[in-house]
Amino acid sequence: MIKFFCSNNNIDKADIVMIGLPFDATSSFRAGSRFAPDDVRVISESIESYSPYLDKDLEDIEFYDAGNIDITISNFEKLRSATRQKIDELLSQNKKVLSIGGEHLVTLPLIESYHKKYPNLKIIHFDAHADLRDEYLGEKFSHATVLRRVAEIVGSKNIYQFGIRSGTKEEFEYGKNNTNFFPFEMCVENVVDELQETPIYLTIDLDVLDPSIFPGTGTPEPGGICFSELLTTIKKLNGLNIVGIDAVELSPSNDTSRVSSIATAKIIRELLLSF
Ligand SMILES: [Mn+2]
Repeated sequence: MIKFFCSNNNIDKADIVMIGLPFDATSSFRAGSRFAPDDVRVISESIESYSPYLDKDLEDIEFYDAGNIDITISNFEKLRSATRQKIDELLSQNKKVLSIGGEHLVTLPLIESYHKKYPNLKIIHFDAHADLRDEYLGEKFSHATVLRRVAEIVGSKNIYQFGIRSGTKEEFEYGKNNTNFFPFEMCVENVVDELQETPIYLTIDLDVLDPSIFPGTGTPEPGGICFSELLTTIKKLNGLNIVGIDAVELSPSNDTSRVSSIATAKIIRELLLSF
């Protein structure tokens, strides 16, 4: 198995465990995100282990790449139970988990596990899309409904959404009336004070980035943020008690230049070094 570069060989020493969730069965437009975890591992060899943004090096931290949840799973309930089992096990060992999707629906079982361990969990969500539909194409469980399902677990007031620039009128109204909803902007500085000391789960749909830097995704949405704004935003979260992270919706084959995969590897490096 290929591992993300600089992974430890021993899980016992690692504070952070990386896991791949290669699942894209509900992708409505362009599937392919199931190939993201392994693609990011391969391309991670092409970036530096040193972050000049943070003056830290991946060689100096303890993390372990534990591989993927079974790649052949195309049924959500099977993915859900396999993921919860794995994450429950890692959380019982007091690990932080950094998960690589897969489509955004993979976040649901991750948060189901996290909420059991941290009942006062709050969610920070970066995305182009609100993902607040109650149903999509007749399905309750879809990449387009995932934050609505998450709201049913953690409570909508415990969700903080940034960068949203696409959705139905109903989703935008639901967001404005129920979640902490910050469309278009990445203004996390408005909320960091109220998020101190609370356990926080960060879910990053990489399509929050503009398709000009990140075309390798299932539902690209023009009008997004640039790469350095995402890095700056992550930096502003420094000091918060971030207990889990996922980065989802990279679909490598939609970007023949490979820049989207490199951008993902670089963001993962920064996340590993930040939290
Ligand atoms: Mn999205």
